[in-house]
Order: sequence, then structure tokens, then C-alpha cells
Amino acid sequence: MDKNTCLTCTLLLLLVGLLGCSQRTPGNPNLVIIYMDDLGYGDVSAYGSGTLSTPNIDKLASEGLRFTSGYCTSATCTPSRYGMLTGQYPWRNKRAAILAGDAPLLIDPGQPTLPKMLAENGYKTAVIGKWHLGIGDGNVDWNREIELTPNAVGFDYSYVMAATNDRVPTVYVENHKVAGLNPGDPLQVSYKENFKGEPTGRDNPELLKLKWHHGHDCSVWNGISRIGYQKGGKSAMWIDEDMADNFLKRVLNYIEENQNEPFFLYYALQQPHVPRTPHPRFVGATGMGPRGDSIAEGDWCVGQVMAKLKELNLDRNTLVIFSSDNGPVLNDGYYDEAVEKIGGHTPSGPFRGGKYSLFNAGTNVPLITWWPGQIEPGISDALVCQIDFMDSIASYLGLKNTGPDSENVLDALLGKSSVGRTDLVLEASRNVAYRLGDYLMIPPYEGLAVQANVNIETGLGPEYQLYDIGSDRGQVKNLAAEMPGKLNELKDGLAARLGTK
Ligand code: NG6
Ligand code: CA
Repeated sequence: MDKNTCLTCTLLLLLVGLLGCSQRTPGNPNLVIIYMDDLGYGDVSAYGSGTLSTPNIDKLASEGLRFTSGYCTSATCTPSRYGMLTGQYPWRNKRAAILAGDAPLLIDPGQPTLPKMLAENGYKTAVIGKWHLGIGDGNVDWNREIELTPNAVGFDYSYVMAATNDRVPTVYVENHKVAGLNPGDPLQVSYKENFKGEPTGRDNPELLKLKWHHGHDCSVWNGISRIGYQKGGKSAMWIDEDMADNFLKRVLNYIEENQNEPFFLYYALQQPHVPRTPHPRFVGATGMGPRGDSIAEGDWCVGQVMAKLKELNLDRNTLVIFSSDNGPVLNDGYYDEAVEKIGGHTPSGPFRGGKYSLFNAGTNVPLITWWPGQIEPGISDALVCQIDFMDSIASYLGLKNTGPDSENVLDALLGKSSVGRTDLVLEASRNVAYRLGDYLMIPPYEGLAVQANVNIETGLGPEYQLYDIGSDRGQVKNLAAEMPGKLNELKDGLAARLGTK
């Protein structure tokens, strides 16, 4: 080898080495999904209808793209998250309903998922926050290594609460173990019966700092009674008021530690789901009681994440998607003044219904995409759904889509097109509705027109309902009788999607 060839070889090797060190190319951006719990379309001030102020989410919206027809797949948590992470409609899975805290893992480890797709393509993947997609095999021993956690479906790091902040066990699970558990005080969980001698919200109201209104009358921890029973595990139990800071700390660490390689971070905040327990520094921030204050806390968390991305110069190489898992609810089971202090605020924005509802507010949620340099700031009316993240990201990365109901709406998500999906099946409590273009159809269903206690219109009724969401956002005028042709078109479309045609 002559001297020149040797020099060329050395330079080439150096170049290869450098490229190997940094996988940072525009071709594999980070993906951060910031996902709030029960946050309504009108709860975000950028959406322009409420009286709450969410300056950090608004900033994301003003620098990014704000969707007016951004949907989750379902009006409750578990099915929505299932749809987003698997790219499969939740109503295709019989078990995809609100899960108990000891329910087995809902996603089959063999099933394609968004995190798995990214992990298989060189991404670090993490979920921090609320999981609510089941843990274990249905017979979980919380005191041992748990095999079936988020790590079994594509996340290489997980730090989660198993279900919701109002369900036992009130502990964090980190990867395959309950964090901070003392073997001398084993944790036991039951959704069937109480453990002898343990206090409950039902029998021990004197222990409660937050009183239950409906449900939520089982085990008491931190002055709050929950759904389900637990015993032991005291050293591992969370303090609700510290939960936001605890998740956020891990989120910021994760970004810091993984800044040099592509990562997917699914940050699932618990706010403003019940029990609403903002940290004392947010108490009184909004004058709207714990619900408003916990939204203010969540908004602050969003600001902290954005500041970290900017501080590390990751903003030009990170796609951030902000959204919520279902529509809003005021009284979801505790006396926390959400109803009394709502004033002129409108959590559902211009839409009808809320959480649990087939009306539009159940699933038409805040949805914002942000990626400086790639996404032009603006507003988009394109119909997009969280179920589409999988195919859209696959398309960006040049991968094969594996989410069966996921559609490629990448151009809409990046603001390069105003066209999203043509249609979408929506779900609430295992009933479905159908959106085609601007029209939304709810088939006839038996059931209560207004959900007991929470006082939200369910959308259920004896007749077909057809609304033009484009011109009648509040779903005031049922067009089913006067537009039989359109109604038939939607009936056929839904039947085709359900496979009943
Ligand atoms: C309901 C709970 C509600 C909430 C919801 C799940 C009662 C009476 N109500 O069963 O408080 O926990 O489940 O919310 O127990 S979700 O956002 O996780 O879907
Ligand atoms: Ca929810």
C-alpha cells in the first residue's frame, strides 16, 4: 500500500468512525409523544374556547401545527392507548376496555407496536407515566420480577403506574419490578375483596382528605380512597402530589441521557385524571380548583420538556406530538369542586359530550405536532387520528407499516397536505360511531342518554344520528331524516370497516 492509499484509508476509517458515533441524521428524528389524560379540546387555551390558560401548550401550538380534527380512537383511556400504540382499532380486541390495575397485559407481545417498530430500527424507546394497558399474566405477583410489562411490547425502558392514579396498586413499576419495594412488607392486590383489617373509603371516611363521590371507596392511601384493594408495599407507594415531578424528573433525565441517539419517548402524564392532586406550588393557580390546577401543572411539565429539548439543541431533530387520551370530565368520582368551580370554562370546547361519549367531544382531542424547520406553524383541519402515528412514522423512516388500521397521514401531520384520512371509526364503551368527511354518524343504541354521576351525554339513543361536524360543531341538528342518502353512505362505510358488509 503506498502512502496516499494509506492516508485515504485512514481518512475513510475516521469518517466511518465519526458516522458510527453519531447516528444523528435528519432521517431518524427523535419522537416524543406528550400525552395527557382526560384533557379536553377546550382545556387548551390555544384552541380558543375556555377560560383556562395553558401557555406552554399554546407555545407548542404557535410554533407547530394545531389540528382541529385530531382524534383518539376511543372516549376512554385503555382503548385509546391501545389504538395509538398498536395501530389497531381497539374494538377489534375484546379486552380493550378500561382495565383494572391487576389486569393482564392487553397487547400481545407478538403484536406489532409503534415502540417495537422503532426499537427494531435503532431507536431507544421509553414510556414514562400512565400505562393502563395491563401488566403481568393475570396472576401477577407484585413482589417478584414481572415479565409482561411495557418492556414486553417494545419499550426498552419503562417507569409507569400500572393503571390509573385512582386504581391500586399505588406504586410505580420500573422495567420489571415495583420500584422501592421492601421485601419485608410484600404488596398484595385484589379487585375482588378487601384484605382483613385494612381501611377503606367506605368504612373509614375519617382517613380521607379527598372524599369519594361515586366508586373509589376501596383501599385508602395518602388520604385518598381508590378503586381496588391493596395491602403492604408501603415503602413503594407514591405520593400523589409528587407524581408530576417524579415522572418529569425521569423524562428530563431520559432526554439528557439519550440525546446522542435516536429515541422514542412516550411521556404519559396523569393530569387532569382523578384524583386531581396538583403539587402545592400549583394549588390555587387557576381559581378553578384541583382540576384547573392540575392542568396548569401539566402545562408546566410540557414547558419543562420543551425547554430541555431546546437546551440540548434537539429541537430541530425531534418531532413532538402533543395529545390527550379522551375527552374531558368534571365529576369523575371525587368531591374536588370541578363542577362547582368551572365558571365560564368549556372543557369540551365547541363540541358536544365529553369522556365516555360517542358525541364528538369524547374523541376529538387537542392534537399538536411540532418540529421546527420541518413543520410550518399553522392550523390544520385535516382528519387525523392517533392510530395513524404508526404508519405515518413508518413512512417517514421508509419502513413497512404493520399497524393494521393505521393510515399514512404523514403529509398532514407535517403540514404538507391539508388532507388526512377519509373516514374513522370511533368508540365509547364498546359502541362505535363513524366519521366520514365532515359527517359523523351514531347508530341507534340502547343505554342511558346521560352517564350517571358524571353527567355527560353519551350519544346513545334509539334513532340514527347524523351530524355535519363541519358546520354544526355542537351537534345540535340531527340530519338523519333529511339526508337519507348521506346516512346510507355512512352506514355502508361503517359496515365495511366493521367487516359486517
Ligand atoms: C371509571 C372510573 C373513573 C375513571 C375511569 C377510567 C368509577 C365510578 N369511575 O370506571 O373514575 O377511573 O374508569 O378513566 O370507578 S380512564 O381515563 O383511565 O379511561
Ligand atoms: Ca383518560
